[in-house]
Amino acid sequence: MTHKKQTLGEFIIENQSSFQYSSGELSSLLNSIRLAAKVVNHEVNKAGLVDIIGAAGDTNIQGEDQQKLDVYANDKFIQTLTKRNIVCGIASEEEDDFVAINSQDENHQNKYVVLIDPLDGSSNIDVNVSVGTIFSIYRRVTPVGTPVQLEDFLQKGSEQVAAGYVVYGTSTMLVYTTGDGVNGFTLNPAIGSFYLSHPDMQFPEDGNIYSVNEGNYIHFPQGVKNYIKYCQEEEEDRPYTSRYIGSLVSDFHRNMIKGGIYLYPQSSKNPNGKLRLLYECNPMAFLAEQANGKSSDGFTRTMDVEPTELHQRVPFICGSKNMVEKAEEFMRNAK
Ligand code: P6P
Repeated sequence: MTHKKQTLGEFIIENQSSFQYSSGELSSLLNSIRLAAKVVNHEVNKAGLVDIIGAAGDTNIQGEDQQKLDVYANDKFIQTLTKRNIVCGIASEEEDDFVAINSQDENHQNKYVVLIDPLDGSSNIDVNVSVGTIFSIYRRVTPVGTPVQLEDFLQKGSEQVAAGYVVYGTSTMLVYTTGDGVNGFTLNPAIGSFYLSHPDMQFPEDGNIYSVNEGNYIHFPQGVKNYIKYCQEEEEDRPYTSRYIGSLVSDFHRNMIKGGIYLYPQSSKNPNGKLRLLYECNPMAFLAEQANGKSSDGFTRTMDVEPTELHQRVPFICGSKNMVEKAEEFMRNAK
């Protein structure tokens, strides 16, 4: 008899007590993300059919054209989190500043903030390549009941209480951690439920896949160039396979299952790299470490970087522990 797979809702409730704050609020927060993910998934899956492809005409703080689906996903996650009255603030790649959510119920003192990239890889939408949502959850540091402040968002990644992503791919999956390992849930679209399909996900310590945009090769620091050449030379288990989807969530997800390394280094074009510390690198770094992987900027552990601004960029090297350590060795020894 096949064992009935646990739903995400059942899993959240069952593991609530293991969560160090054992708060029902975090469960409600994760359930809100679950709901928003289903709504966004529905739109992503029919994007080719209705007029939500293509730029919404605006540009976000990054100066990137806002795809309509970007804006839709951003609005849906903010609406869902606000309606449930669980968080006191939200920061998003699509919002210049954080959104303060004042508690409608004076007795209900919201204690969590969420940082989100509502639709990462959105430039891939109109070419039908997987995209994803990335989220990061912290407890606020300013007094509960007062208006949320920027410092509630500028916390080191090591302070995260939960993080995860939704990958809208050949199937839609929600993968998250609350600091007690990483678990993956696959959506059954026929009934709209996520089922535990990938329990206790772990990065293999070694891998033979490297993910980097080699079009930027000439702009990379020498140490990164040396590591890429190391991946390509004929020796031992090399050359490695090059796989780069151009969607962080998809490249990360494949590397976590098969073993591999993702690099978005600094370059002469992007002196701090391209990826955002607070709502891309830190949540992925939390997941990586919880899955026995590693994440750094080549020199400093990603989750130890002291944030200075909401949309700051950092160089990002993340994946199988031994591969990240080899890349760090090349970067630290480069003359
Ligand atoms: P490039 C998508 O815009 C993203 O933020 C990540 O999802 C992806 O890995 C990276 O940027 C792709 O950037 O410069 O290689 O196109």
